[in-house]
Amino acid sequence: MNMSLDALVTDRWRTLLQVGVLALTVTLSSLLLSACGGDEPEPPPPPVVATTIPTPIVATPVPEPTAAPAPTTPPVLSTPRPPAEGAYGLEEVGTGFAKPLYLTYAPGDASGRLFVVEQNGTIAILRDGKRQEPLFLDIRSRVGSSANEQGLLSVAFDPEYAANGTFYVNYTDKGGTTVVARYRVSADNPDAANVDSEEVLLRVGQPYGNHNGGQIKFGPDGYLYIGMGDGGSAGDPQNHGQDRSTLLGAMLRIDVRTGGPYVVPADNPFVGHEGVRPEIWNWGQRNPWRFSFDRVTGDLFIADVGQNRLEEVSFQPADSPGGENYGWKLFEGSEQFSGSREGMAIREMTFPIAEYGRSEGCSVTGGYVYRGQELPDLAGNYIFGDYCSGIVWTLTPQADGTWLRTVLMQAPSEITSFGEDADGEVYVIIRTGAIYRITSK
Ligand SMILES: [Ca+2]
Repeated sequence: MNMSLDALVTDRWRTLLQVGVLALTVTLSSLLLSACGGDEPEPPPPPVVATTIPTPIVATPVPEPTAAPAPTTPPVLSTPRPPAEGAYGLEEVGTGFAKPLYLTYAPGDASGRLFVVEQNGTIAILRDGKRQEPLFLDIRSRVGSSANEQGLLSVAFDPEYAANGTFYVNYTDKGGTTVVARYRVSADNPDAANVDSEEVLLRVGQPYGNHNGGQIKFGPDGYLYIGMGDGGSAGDPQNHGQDRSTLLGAMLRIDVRTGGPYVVPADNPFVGHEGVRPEIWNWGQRNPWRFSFDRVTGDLFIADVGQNRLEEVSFQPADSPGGENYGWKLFEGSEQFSGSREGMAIREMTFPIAEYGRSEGCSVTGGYVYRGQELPDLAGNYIFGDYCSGIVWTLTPQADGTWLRTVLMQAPSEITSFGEDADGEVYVIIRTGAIYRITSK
């Protein structure tokens, strides 16, 4: 009797202890994650979100030209060197932005305007050190931003914006669905978009509020690249990263400039593969919040936010045919995370060129390879940072193919994004509303 009572008491204590530990773990996780702005606890998933994706049009393959292409002279590039310690700082170029998430310029625009994306659904012009009003675009009536990672997430101006006045946005709507849409500038006012000109090109249902990706950018090939997160929650419960039948957990490459709502380029890596979405350019992504192309070489740098341990920067060379598997959720960075590889060899994964753990930050923010004129000693260095710690680093390519990571500076607060102007100067965007340009001291 005593034995069983002891056992009962022990069991009760064990249960209470387990509940206590669980509660403590949940509380600590919530605190950590809310502090990190990362995977805050999610509300239960909404009722099944209809994913209305138009049937993709796949371009007809163009026969290879028979004549040899004209020889091109590669640019002469000096060997990048890591930055000297303490040599760089930040110059404030604007304040008062409302939760700014991104900054870019319009190609062919000689006005010197910068366009700042604000999370709740607006794009403000930064000119002469001021946030200009009225706003360039205000689509707050369409954008849902109730969760930390939702909102108007980026803008990409058409490479021929000066001639056609079109640009593209990526936002989550009121139901949490990712929307990629085209807009046009007003016919009579270059500082105002035509808010009624929206043409939706793509909708992707999001099962949870976080990990919406959000970056869109034109590649050197004129195609639009889209970063899609794994759909959210934590640990990718539906395994979207390794599932190529969904657009989640991948980077997409589509042609938005020749027809349809969009056309899938015939040379996308999975065109014709059964059960695989042909829009996918690479996969195994968790939340590629920011990516960019080196404007000289065309190389692609992808910063993928980690789960519990490792933040990573991945690399895709300009001559890649696409199709890389960047690992999630089989791997978080270079460490095995979850699930069976089902015969997939490690050599079929592409591992990061750089990663760091929780002692240095908790949510990587991708930046740019510096190609500006004002800081020639930084040329060829990839600049990126961490949202939580505000540390900014460079990655410098080494002769042996590895990348050297060096601290460039400490930003004053949370880095939501980096930005680049027409001249290749690089900006740091701070969540509290300030924009800084990277300068030498
Ligand atoms: Ca990865």
